[in-house]
Amino acid sequence: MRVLLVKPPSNTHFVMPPIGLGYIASYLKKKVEDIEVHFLDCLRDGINHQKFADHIRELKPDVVGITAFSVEVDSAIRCCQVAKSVASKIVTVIGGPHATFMPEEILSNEQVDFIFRNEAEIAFAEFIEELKDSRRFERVSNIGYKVDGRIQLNPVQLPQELDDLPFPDYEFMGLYPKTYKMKHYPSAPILTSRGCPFPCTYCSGGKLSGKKVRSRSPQNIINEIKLLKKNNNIKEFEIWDDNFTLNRKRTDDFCDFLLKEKINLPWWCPNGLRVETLDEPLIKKMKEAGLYAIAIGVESGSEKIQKDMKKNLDFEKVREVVTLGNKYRIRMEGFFILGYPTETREDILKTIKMSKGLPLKRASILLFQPLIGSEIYDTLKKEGRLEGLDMHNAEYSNPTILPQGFNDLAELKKLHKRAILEFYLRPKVLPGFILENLSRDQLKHIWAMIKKYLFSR
Ligand code: B12
Ligand code: SF4
Repeated sequence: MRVLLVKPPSNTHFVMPPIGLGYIASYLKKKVEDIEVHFLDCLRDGINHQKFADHIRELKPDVVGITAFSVEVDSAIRCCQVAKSVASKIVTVIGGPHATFMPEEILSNEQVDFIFRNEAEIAFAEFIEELKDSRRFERVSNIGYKVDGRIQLNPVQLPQELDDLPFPDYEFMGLYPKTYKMKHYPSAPILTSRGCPFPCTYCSGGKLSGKKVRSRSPQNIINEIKLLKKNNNIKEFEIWDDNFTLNRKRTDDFCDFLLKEKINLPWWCPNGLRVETLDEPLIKKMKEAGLYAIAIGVESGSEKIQKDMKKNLDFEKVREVVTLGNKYRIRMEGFFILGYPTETREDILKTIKMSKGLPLKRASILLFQPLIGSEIYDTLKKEGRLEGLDMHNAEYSNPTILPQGFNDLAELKKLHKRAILEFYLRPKVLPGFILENLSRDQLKHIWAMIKKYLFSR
């Protein structure tokens, strides 16, 4: 059985390892006999749908499995069409966030045979066994398929013992370019836990990875880092968890292990930590263990919007954590959202003011998008505010929802550009940002972002 796993073509600037496919590949190789697993990252390698057809002709896979965020799903469906047009017997599968949230919508395309919801290492391996053998798909968890024109969605099971999963297969995925904000290269992402219990209305993470947090043991994580050091010569690692510091003791133990095992690698948390989970002893310990940068999710400088987002941050705590980060020479970044549906111009001005008022070195200031799978998406849909909008291609650089206090989206876009320029064009921020991002790949990444966020109409 020959399986091809695919990251589809798209125009995103995020060229990073599709870690979910890395996990699926290593699990398949470990558990399924007589299997050949191949990988194609169309985004990284500049493969469009036409070239994708050539790869299919050459490789002749039995199964094509494609990962898709909502912004990639149209492209993923097109990949299925291409595969079927080369050989109609190829089995097409889509997994990832969009398949989790919109399984019926994807399966209504006749070129898509199966979808998988949520984390599917175990389920996909079971599926391949069934394909080889009795094709009793009712025995496979997380799967969705068509039976006599009806859509069947099997119950979801998430892997509970993360230490039992083999590490993502980097030999298979290969090298990825240096992205902006990354200090050392090569770097690799690490997932130390999955799941998030918080209810933030704009986020769909909890629906994908579950509300209950499942964690790997510190020893298991250290083993992966050691292997990446040995085999891939990594010079740093980055933690991609939804909520890395949620369990204080676990984070503390992990840092102890890094120190005890003399890992000696710089690392960072680019994904947005919650300030309530951080305090001085922990920040100090993380710094001693090699941490050089943290991103924190602030989102809004307005208390009312904090409530509406169900984020409810204490602004004093935000300031305390950013100040502590500076004290320990950790590069602090804040995430901010502009244009939440209940927001007024005054709320946005508060956020802009806060972004500049905190001693942050970086800010990701994004326009609000109702992400498919999030609570606010469902609310807006119920209110009929998404009608006629193309939510598949919703981009953080282009607003789709008019906040309550605005007359037109152009006004919001203007405020967004202003927020980015006012944050970055400051002597405290700009020189450090430039000096840190001088490699060719980083400049390419930054140029793609400038075009998207500052020059798009
Ligand atoms: C780390 C992360 C990133 C990283 C890396 C993503 C990557 N390449 O894997 C970066 C920073 C690049 C990123 C970028 C974006 N992200 Co992001 N990201 C995450 C985060 C926090 C964790 C993802 C993760 O590693 N999960 C763990 C692994 C094991 O799971 P996984 O990758 O989903 O794969 C599993 C399953 O989905 C499934 N699966 C996946 N693919 C396939 C394929 C097949 C064939 C099968 C059978 C199964 C399968 O099995 C895998 C193994 O268990 C999630 C939140 C979350 N809890 O998932 C948001 C999340 C997925 N991201 C989100 C978004 C919106 C984005 C962006 C679109 C944002 C933007 N600015 O444009 C971009 C898209 C970039 C792109 N087109 O590649 C949304 C997705 C919403 C949606 N409806 O699509 C999420 C849910 C967060 C949120 N805000 O709600 N992201
Ligand atoms: S934004 Fe962060 S804390 Fe909030 S639900 Fe999403 S992952 Fe959890």
